[in-house]
Amino acid sequence: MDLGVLESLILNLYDVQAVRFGTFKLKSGLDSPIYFDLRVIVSYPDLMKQVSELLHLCAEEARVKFDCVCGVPYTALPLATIICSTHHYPMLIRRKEAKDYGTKRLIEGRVCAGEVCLIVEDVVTSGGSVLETAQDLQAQGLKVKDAVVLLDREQGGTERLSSEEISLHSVISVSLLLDVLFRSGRIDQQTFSGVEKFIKENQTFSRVEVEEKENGKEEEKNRSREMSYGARAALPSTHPVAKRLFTVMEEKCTNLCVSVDVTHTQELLELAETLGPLICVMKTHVDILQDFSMDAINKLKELSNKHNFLIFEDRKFADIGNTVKHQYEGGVYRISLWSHIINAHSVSGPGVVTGLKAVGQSLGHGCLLIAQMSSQGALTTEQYTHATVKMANDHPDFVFGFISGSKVSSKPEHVHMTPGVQLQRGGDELGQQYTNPEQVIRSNRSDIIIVGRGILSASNRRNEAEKYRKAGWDAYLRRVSLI
Ligand code: S5P
Repeated sequence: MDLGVLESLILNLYDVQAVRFGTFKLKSGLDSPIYFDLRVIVSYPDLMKQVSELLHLCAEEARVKFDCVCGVPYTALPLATIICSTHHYPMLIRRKEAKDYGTKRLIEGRVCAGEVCLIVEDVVTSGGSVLETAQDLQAQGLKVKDAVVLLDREQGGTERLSSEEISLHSVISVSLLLDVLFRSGRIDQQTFSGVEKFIKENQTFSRVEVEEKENGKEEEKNRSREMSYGARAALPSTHPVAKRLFTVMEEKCTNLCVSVDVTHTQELLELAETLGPLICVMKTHVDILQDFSMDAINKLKELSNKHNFLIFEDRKFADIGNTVKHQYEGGVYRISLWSHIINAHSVSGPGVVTGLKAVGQSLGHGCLLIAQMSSQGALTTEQYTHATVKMANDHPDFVFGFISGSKVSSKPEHVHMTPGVQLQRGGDELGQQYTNPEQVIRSNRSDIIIVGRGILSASNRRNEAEKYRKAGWDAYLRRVSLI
């Protein structure tokens, strides 16, 4: 990059007070002798254009290959916009906070998983903001390999990002900036040395710390990713229902749960008989049966023993503890008498779990919490999902997993079951959204596919169920041998 151009840029930045010297309190509480406020450049269109051009040039000179661009909010957003509109790149916008309604997207714009996204930033100190943006993009399936920054404060950002496999390319470094300002008489020797000393003494990156963290992360990754269902069954902290479930899955080579959303008990029992050998769980909605009877339920229990599958009444309890206790134990359906697995929404708070546990724990049953939903516009935001995982962690003696689109807990003892599964992607006219078994098991790292109409609407349900069983199981085998 032409040094003359960089020198004039530095002087321009100084003139508009994007860089200032004095004593500035940083967020960390430290007093810094230098301060950058690149936000001011939005008031100088020519400078904005120059900065954007240099950022783009910086990426070009480093031969960075990318398909789209995302600016770190907020200062780099207009810079990314100019780069994209001048050089015809699609842009993505990262929200600072996920909306708590509607689409709950963190990334706005057309996301094409697998594409490479270049991150644009104004100033990098530790690299933390770039990393956060990269993680949000990666969570959507994008690849992030490079970031361009106008000014690198040289306090460890490059090293930190490189430890996460992101290369940082900077237009100017703080050393060059100091050098140019000193040579041009804008700052004196004392200021120069004071800032230099501050930068040296305030490095944010410690390789040892990162290596320790990485080792920890790696261990955690290996622990939960590579483990087979059988090995997870054997963990001492695995809940008895999860133990039984993992064991059944291993023995029968199936991670298929069929959702028998039918309205007559005869059909339900026929399905239990024909599909029983192919499934690990049969999921019911007994309140849609027109002829519910405890007699039919007893036959279902017999079939569950005969074919070795678990029964899961998808009641989705969601009330206060006292009410769900009654709903689980009593009423017409007396769910606690026959369903090995139940599920609950976490929306009403931990009381729902305590209430259900008071009935189900002594009977040896277990509960899944609904952490995410498959339906379009679901209100299960990221924060909601996190809070749900925390609730599960607080009740390991009853909650053994989640209903979710993907793996939401890093604990290998937790079971993840995913509905909204069909071999073909798509949805129904009432907001259901489908993902295929490969995506659910291999990419989203869930454990069990829940399939309803994908099987029930086929002319030969047994053959179709076998297709799903094979697709789910093959995806699992690929997943465990992958790493
Ligand atoms: O988020 C969810 C949670 C559940 S449990 N989305 C869902 O679709 N379900 C249930 O899974 C739903 O109640 C239905 O019983 C089944 C999906 O059925 P399908 O016919 O769309 O496969």
